[in-house]
Amino acid sequence: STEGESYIPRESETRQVVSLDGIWNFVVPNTSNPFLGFEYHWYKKELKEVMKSGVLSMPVPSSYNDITTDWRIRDHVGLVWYDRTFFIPKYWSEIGRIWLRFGSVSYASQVWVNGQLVMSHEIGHLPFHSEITQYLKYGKENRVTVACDNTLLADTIPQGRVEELESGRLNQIYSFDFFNYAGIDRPVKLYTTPKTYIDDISVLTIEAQRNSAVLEYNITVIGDTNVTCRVSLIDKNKNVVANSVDVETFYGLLQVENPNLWWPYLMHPEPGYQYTFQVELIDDYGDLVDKYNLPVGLRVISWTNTSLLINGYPLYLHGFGRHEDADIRGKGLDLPLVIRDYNLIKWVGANVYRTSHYPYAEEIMDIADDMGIMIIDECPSVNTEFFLDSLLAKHKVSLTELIKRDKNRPGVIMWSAANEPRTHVPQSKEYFRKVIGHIKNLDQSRPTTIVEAQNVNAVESSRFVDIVSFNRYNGWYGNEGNLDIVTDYVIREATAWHDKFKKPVMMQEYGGDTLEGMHLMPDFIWSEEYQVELLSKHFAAFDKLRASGFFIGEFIWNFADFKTAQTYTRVGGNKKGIFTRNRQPKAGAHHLRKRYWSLAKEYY
Ligand code: GCB
Repeated sequence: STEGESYIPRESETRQVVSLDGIWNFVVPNTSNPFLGFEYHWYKKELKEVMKSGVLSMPVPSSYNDITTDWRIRDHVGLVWYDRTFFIPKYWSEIGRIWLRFGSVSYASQVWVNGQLVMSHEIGHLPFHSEITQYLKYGKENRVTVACDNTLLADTIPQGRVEELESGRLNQIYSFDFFNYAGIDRPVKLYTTPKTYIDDISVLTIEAQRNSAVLEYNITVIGDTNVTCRVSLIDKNKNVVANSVDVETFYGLLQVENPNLWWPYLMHPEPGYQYTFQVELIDDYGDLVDKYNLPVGLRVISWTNTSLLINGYPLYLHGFGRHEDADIRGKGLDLPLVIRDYNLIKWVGANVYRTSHYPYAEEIMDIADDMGIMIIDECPSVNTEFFLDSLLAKHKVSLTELIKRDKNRPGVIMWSAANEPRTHVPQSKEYFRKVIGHIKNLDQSRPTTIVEAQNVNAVESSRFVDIVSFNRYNGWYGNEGNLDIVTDYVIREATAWHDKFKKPVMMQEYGGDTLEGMHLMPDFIWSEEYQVELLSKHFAAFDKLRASGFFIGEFIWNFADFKTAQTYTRVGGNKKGIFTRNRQPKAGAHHLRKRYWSLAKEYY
């Protein structure tokens, strides 16, 4: 269920937020009967009461895979169980509604409160929540239990398949390379709202000029809608720059004179400027019923057949593909790592990244909005091989949930519908016509893309998008060791994409694996010298392409080294990072930094 208030819970005069992060109990069921937990109703008691032994301590948020020393837990396929207890104060029975929210559980989950099923959710990297007011015991101890299943099949987003090995163990197979981390990997929160509450807010900048901006808003109120809605736009000096009072419709326009527009990092002395959009519900007695403060940036994205613009100015995107990935915690949200990453992004002079290959944590997105880092927001569809109707339905759900979550974010400048789907397959054309149509039904204010990797001649799906993206590993998966061909190949291919689809073109991935500290001269594959040289050959191509007018962005793969499934092509993971997994620079990072800062100089 994804009913109800759609934002990251925020405290206000009328709302309280309590974290359930910390150490939870964790059980991996015996493989002889994976469904034991359901048969024996493990959610009706504490796991520690149910099990005589085998209850482990598991941090939340974190992927569970790399926490223990047991490879069977790392490579486990199927269900695992979590639980913990918490107290609810007695006075909470009077305050309205209590909600439980998970930032994400990968991949699918069911959640019980005090033994009662309160919600289930499928697809990782997306939030879900439910009202649990009637399931709680007030002034007493309560229990939350989560069953989490990481199995990927032909109709999951992303796709995978499971085989049974001769030993009887289940083995998960998937064609994307990043490790299929699982568990409660983002924060868990309890929060309160009044009985009558602000359920949803949509804001859209419809005009962003130097001396005037117009913000359109639409607010959904649940409960007693016989309230007055007061909206105010407040600047960083706490001045109200626009306001309005609405009864019944909760819809309107705010006009701001001489606005501080939202500009990307390096494009403006004060990038990422956000106002506070304050919504207050007031009852007949003039009392405050509910209040929510949403950060908003005033900016308009537009595009043509050759360009992408922000507030009317053409953009050149220089950034990365990334992963949520780190030692031990896997994809678990880790705030020190998040801030370290943004410090590196600033240092290297990037203005954008793609959330390859799934939506990133809201805490990560918030900082991008605030710093002026632009985001290409990708849904969790990667390497789709079979274009089934059942898959299409879930692909649409993943986009609905993503757009609902991120629709108000100024940093999100584009929706990516998929990474490297097998779009040479004829059924992919109709499939992506529907996927892109679905995005356009939900949001027309941002362009769409599909990150393609098939031969341009075979691809039809990019007819439906606004911006064409392609990945290509010249000098790595093709022509390894032959760096002298790279520049021409990149120019030729980017031009072919533009000639075929008549849209702006970006290179979304290029790069080569590089073992930190390995030096070989003259440059030789896997060495730091090779990565630097491979980058240089691409830079030469990008400069020529920019001059031809349709090429709008370069994204190196990858920001940092990351963990993969076990294959002989990976030495301890994918090493295409310009930073190590521990977030230290390779020679390529210093090299990239010179280029990105020189590109940024063009704006001043
Ligand atoms: C790709 C994928 C990316 C991989 C990369 C690689 O094309 O989009 O997820 O990590 O290649 O390094 O193999």
